[in-house]
Amino acid sequence: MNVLEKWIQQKGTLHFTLIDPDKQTPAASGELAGKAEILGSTAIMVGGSTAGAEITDECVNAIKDSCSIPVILFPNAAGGVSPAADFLFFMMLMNSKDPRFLTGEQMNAAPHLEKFGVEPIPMGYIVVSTSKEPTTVEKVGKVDRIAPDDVEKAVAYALTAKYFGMACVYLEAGSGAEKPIPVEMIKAVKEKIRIPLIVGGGIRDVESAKKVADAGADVIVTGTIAEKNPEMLAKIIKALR
Ligand code: 1GP
Repeated sequence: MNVLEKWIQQKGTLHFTLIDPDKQTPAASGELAGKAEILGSTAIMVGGSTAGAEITDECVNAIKDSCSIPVILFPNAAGGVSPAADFLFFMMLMNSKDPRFLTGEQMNAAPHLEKFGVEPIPMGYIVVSTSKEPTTVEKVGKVDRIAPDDVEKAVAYALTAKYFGMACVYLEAGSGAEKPIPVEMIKAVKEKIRIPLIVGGGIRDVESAKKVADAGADVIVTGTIAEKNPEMLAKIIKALR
């Protein structure tokens, strides 16, 4: 049983708070993480499409000083490995057309993980285009576009991740996405993969968080809401319990 399966077994649907080190000072990131822990988030994810190594490390250190829940790195490149973190999503951007995001950055990061003692969680990362304009992750990740109604394509990528032996799949609409991942897609993917399913991007209210969870997501990730509307974050976490 992998660590996500263990947490899901213990707590049911999980909520992770995503903190982008580029969006505020390390001290403010620490404060956000402290609040998220009090509100009931299970873990803090640290990463963003543009965050560099130095600011990521400072951010993780500030978060570790302010809260006691696990910190999981969510890196955009090999430089995002901070020794202070507990886990790292060892991600393959399944629908990237750039070899850098398939195995390139990963082979640069792998030797450091062992040295730093950060535990990798193998993840199949799938970016779905739910917004009219491409999100940052779509552009940076050079994705093979998955339309929001192309359930078959999302399922095919998710199955590929499962057959590669990934510990989980993350269906990502992108930070600040206009709409979250559609429920039909979540249902179909969960039915096929049966490994932990993480869903994030564009979840900003209780109704959409509940829909995503009811459709089969095991982990709900919110980022923007923690920075902009902590009261809503509290309501979302409460609704997921
Ligand atoms: C992005 O899924 C996360 O990787 C969070 O997205 O900022 O839209 O909550 P939001």
